[in-house]
Amino acid sequence: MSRHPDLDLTPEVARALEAGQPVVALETAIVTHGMPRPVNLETAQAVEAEIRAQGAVPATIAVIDGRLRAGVTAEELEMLAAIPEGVQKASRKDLPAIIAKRATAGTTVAATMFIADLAGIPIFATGGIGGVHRGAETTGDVSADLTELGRTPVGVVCAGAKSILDLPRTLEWLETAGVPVLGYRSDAFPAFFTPDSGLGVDQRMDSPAEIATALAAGRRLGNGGTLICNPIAEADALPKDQIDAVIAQAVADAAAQGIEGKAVTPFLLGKVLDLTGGDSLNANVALVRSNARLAAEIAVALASQ
Ligand code: PSU
Ligand code: MN
Repeated sequence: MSRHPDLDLTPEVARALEAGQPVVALETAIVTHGMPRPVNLETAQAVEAEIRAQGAVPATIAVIDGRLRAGVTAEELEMLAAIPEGVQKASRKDLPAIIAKRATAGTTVAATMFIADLAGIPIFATGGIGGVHRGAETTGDVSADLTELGRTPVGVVCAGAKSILDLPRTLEWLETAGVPVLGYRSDAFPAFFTPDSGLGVDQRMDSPAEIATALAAGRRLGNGGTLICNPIAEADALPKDQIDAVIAQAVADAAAQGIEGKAVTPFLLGKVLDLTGGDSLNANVALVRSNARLAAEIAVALASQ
């Protein structure tokens, strides 16, 4: 079934949307360019299971053989997680060429929001968003995730952003773009591996129902996206000093090696992983699962409004 000539929904996602049941979109750049094998597949499967356990339907978003997809089969998820040669990282700007070449890609937050909205899915769970990179005053490197948040009415549940980015400038950009930044049971903007970046959110919200009400209000007002920040649990967080040092090293290595464009974020994510080993990966998996649970709770609240 399809609502758009370039989009295919799995039968399960199509049925759920038609019936007004809760659906949560998921990105796949984290599978193809964010996590190593085999943890990428295990995590993608666990995240789908978390969403089902809350009574919602997962819609994993990707581009497969040039078709935009909301929902993938178990076999397609395995194929993406095997990261076959030629699988691309698709942001919004990449979609027309990927369609033309009938290529396969994992979708970033920007591309996933865009496809989720085409499919009619108002809520999406990820790990961390892209943002304004450190040094952007000279490189101009600002993720299209931020422009997409400014224009597309989808709620994005995340654990904030890694401090591979310039977090104060990222928040400034979101403010300029008119994106509400909500904190789930917290006043702090989280920094992915740690629950508090030292920066604040716009509003604290203490229940999924309150967040759902705000998302519905944003839609009535014709707003774009909403960022819902779910801080990592203290038990899963990493020591701040350790992660600060690792990130400084990763950013220095990227500059020294002249890494540019869409390769920057995957390079930094890979470096952070190499330098922290299993600890950062465990934290990453835990927070993605937690974000999926919260997104499903919000989807359930939205569907009952
Ligand atoms: N940050 C993370 N983990 C990720 C990403 C960002 O901590 O997996 C991925 C997401 O898919 C995000 C993309 O949308 O990287 C941003 O890439 P860029 O900076 O090239 O826009
Ligand atoms: Mn970039």
